[in-house]
Amino acid sequence: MSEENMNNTAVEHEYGADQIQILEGLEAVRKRPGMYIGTTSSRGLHHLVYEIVDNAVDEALAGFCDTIDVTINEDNSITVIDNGRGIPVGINHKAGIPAVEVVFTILHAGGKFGGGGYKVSGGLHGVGASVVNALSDWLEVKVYKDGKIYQQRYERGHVCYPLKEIGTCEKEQTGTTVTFKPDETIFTETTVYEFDVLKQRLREMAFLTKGLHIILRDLRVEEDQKPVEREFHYEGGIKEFVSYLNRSKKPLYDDVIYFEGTKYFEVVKEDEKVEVPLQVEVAFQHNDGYTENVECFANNINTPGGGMHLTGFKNALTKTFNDYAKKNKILKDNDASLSGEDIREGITAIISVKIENPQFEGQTKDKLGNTEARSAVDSVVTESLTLYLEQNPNIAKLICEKSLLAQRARE
Ligand code: 1YM
Repeated sequence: MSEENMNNTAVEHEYGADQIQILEGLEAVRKRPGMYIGTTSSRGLHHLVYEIVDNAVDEALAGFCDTIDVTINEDNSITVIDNGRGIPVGINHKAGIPAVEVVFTILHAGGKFGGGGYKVSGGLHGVGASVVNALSDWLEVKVYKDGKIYQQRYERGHVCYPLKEIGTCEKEQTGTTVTFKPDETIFTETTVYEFDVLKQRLREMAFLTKGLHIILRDLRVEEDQKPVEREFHYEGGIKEFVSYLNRSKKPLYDDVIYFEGTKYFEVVKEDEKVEVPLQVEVAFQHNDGYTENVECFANNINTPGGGMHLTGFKNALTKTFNDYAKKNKILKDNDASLSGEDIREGITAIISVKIENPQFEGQTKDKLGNTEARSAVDSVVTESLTLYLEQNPNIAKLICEKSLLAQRARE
């Protein structure tokens, strides 16, 4: 491992057992990048950004950060800035190096080891900052914390110099800045970022994290041009996501129906029973069309294959509408029940769960397997929707009538 001294010349430094392990870890990522980010195509290139942004989103979900700023620099390097607490800089006693260095150089070091909560958001593979570091030509991290600015640089995963203090800042100014340049020898297809691809995903992340500001900026413009900039901020979260998806449709009613709730599940951790939370958010609105558009997320990750959260939603919707329709004589005793498809005709819905140990299943790992997500979504939707329909009979009637029409068309 080489280390830069003040004259910027590399000096060799001793290998400890831990450091050898670290290098082997990141070397494994460079040897088989596909195992960690799925692909080294354009998709994998963009995935690097999401991995770094995910850490900032976790900080936002923990309640310490409200703005994330993403810049595509002129040279196709990426800078991500957040105004959270700043990655801890103190020595991690197990590794013997600053925590921030652990985050960028040890494989699979997640939020857990920092002693805080669990990692909530996470890319498809949830591998984190060290993988981005391993696959970058260079990466620089700056931490603003306790009135000081710290910095460290890595090249292809190797530490260039020990974490150093490079200046001071206002005590109130805290946060993390990461700049990285993807390695062209790994991303052989392309190292050019597409603004629209990042825009799409960052907008989605902003919808999924209500209140969070995400700014995307592109500095690759002609000299006399202003940078292209977009800001995403939705106080309404997934409720606004549904309005956005229905933007060119004719809604059946004005309201976007929104429910949230947290259910607790018992798990055994280190021989002790503990209660872990499972957060559920659901938003939906029918339009006058016939297609069903239900999108599901687990820890901000899209699960196009559906899974337990989707099953819980469908079960609750079918059961609650049938109960309501029977109770209010919209369906007579001898009438056939409304099918799930009938009720979901023309629906636009977002289901979002935050869960401690998401199990992604299926060939493409795009399906949520946790059965506790089914019961949590089912009970949150059943309880809230029953009440909502009682309190909004006009909307209830509109949806029931549309479902009856669908039923008749089907028959
Ligand atoms: C631009 C990327 O990584 N932000 C970030 C990361 C962390 C924290 C804050 C943080 C976490 C905790 C405590 C905790 C991380 N820390 C760690 C670890 N932005 C970005 N902002 N204090 C600060 O989880 O307890 C991993 S990520 F492990 F070092 F704590």
